Amino acid sequence: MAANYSSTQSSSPLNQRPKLNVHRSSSDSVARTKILLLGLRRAGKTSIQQVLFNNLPPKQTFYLETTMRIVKHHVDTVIPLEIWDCPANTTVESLGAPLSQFSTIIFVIDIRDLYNQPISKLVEFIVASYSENPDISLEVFVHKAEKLQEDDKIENFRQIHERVSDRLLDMSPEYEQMQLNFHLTSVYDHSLHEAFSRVLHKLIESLPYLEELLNVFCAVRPDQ
Ligand SMILES: Nc1nc2c(ncn2[C@@H]2O[C@H](COP(=O)(O)OP(=O)(O)OP(=O)(O)O)[C@@H](O)[C@H]2O)c(=O)[nH]1
Ligand SMILES: [Mg+2]
Repeated sequence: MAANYSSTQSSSPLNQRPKLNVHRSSSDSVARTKILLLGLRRAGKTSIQQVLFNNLPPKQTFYLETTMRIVKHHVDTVIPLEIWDCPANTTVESLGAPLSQFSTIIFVIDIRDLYNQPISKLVEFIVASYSENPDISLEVFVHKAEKLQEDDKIENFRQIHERVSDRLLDMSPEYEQMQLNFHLTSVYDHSLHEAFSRVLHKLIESLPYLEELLNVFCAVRPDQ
C-alpha cells in the first residue's frame, strides 16, 4: 500500500496526477472541481470547511451543529471548488451522485478513534472509488492531532494507517496499488492549511508547468 505522509510528501509525477473531474452544477455557470468531505459524526468535517474557507476561529467550531444533510460549498481558490460537507451517515448509495464526479475524497478520522467503525466506512468508500473512479485522490485527515502528545500522536497515526492497509489487503491484493495519502491535521495549527494545500496542489493541472517556468525564470534572472 503506497502511503504518503504529509510531512514527507512530495508532489506526484505527472502521469500519476489524478485526472480532473470538473462538473458544471445547474445553479452555477462555473465548472467546479468537486471534493467530498466524509467521516464519522463529530470527526471535524464542518470545522475543517469553516476554518479553511469561512474564517471561523477554531474555538468557535465547538458551537457547530451536526450536519443533517449534504451541504455544497462553492469556494473560489486558484481553481473553483465545490466542497460537499456530508453527514456522518452518508453512504455511496445515498450520496446522490456517482463517485466519478469527484476529484478528491477527504476522509476525516478523529486521531483518538482507533476502532473499527471509521476504518470500515473509509474502506467502503475506497473500494467503491476503486471500481467507479480509480483516478480519484484519496486523502485521509487524521484529525484533532493537537489533542495528543507527540509519541501518542505518531503511534495512533501509524495504527490508523496500518489498519486501513491491512483491511484493504485482506480484501484483495489488487488494492495494494492504491495511493492513499495520510495527513495529521488540527484546526488549532497550520497543519490543516498545509494538508489542504497539498490536496489542492494535486488538482491544479498546470502547476508543474508553472513551477518549471518559474525555475527557468529564476535560472536566467538570478539577480531578480
Ligand atoms: N481538539 C479539536 N477539536 C476539534 C478539531 N476540529 C473539530 N473539533 C471539534 O470537534 C467537534 C465536532 O466538529 P464538527 O465540525 O461539527 O464535526 P463533523 O464531522 O462536521 O460532525 P457531524 O456534522 O456531526 O458529522 C466540535 O466540538 C469541534 O470543536 C480539532 O482540530 N481539534
Ligand atoms: Mg458537520
